Amino acid sequence: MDIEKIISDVKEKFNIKYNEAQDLDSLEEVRVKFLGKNGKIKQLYGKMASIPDEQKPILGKELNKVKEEINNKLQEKKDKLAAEKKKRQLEAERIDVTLPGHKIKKGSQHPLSIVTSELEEIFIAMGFKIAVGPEVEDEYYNFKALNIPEDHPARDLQDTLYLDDLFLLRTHTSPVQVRTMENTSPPIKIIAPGRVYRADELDASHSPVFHQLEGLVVDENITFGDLKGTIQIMVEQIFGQNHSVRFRPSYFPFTEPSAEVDVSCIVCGGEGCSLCSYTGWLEIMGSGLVHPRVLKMSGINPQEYSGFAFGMGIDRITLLKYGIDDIRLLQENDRRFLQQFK
Ligand code: 2U9
Repeated sequence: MDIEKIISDVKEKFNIKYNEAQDLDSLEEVRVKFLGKNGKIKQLYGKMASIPDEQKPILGKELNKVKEEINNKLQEKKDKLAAEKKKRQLEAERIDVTLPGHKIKKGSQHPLSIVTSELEEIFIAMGFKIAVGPEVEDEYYNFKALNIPEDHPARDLQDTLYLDDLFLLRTHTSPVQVRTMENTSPPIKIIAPGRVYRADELDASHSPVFHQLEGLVVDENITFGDLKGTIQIMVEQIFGQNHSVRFRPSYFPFTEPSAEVDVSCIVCGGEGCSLCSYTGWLEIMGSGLVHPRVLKMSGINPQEYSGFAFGMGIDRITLLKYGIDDIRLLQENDRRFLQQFK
């Protein structure tokens, strides 16, 4: 038996496979093929029994040598491939801790929320409580309880968004006050801020969805003077000290007497300009003493109690306060617009 040839054959075969293996998995395959339980070296040890005695120690020695050699080479390449793999992995997961972080874009309060909060604070400071109610209402709470007659144009499909025969989207927050009067006995001193709906087309000054803040005070001996004082304070607080307020006679079915509230023009101060249509005044809200019929329908005795009420569009107040000329800007959520209120 030519031991030298057997050894050099196995070495040659190993070297070919060894050089081909370029990753840890194929290197492991090479190890199994040569050093595994049924590997080539094991097979050669198996030949021991069938060779002459004098050759046995020589083959044994040579096989031990080649086994060790293969083992060392495999280990060496395994270490090298593992190190390369690790390096590639670290390279791929590399984080540059010196890079600037992602800037978190901070939002800001919406102008409508700012003005709503300001108005709420002003009224809370005067002793009002905040009341809320449903946006889906029926004809009783939205119209009848407010002395709005069956044939009033506000009830028309042109003006009111009906959901079906019974329900509609509230056209004002007044139903909140009606419910409060039904559930509580005077003294009542509440504001009702909230979303309201009208069958209007969206343009620069109208929107089918807008926001109102209404107020109601009911107690013994409430007079028009109480209404005037309350509104005067509110206007000073929201627009600043140097504005005049005037009450102009008007008509609403739910108040008697009724008055529209004007404030001296915030642009020209009363001189006359395009904003105030050269009148020097801007209409900001409606108001009046609660109609005795309205008190009575909600279970309050008009002989015993009187009350005042007012209502304003928060969107309109916001436009005037910030000099915004289009109500749609309050709904579009354009960041360039909103960022100005930071
Ligand atoms: C009850 C009794 C009386 C609320 C009032 C107004 C006058 C008014 C408008 C302002 C602009 C609505 O947003 S707007 O179009 N509101 O002019 N609102 S008095 O009177 C009430 C409410 C509830 C029980």
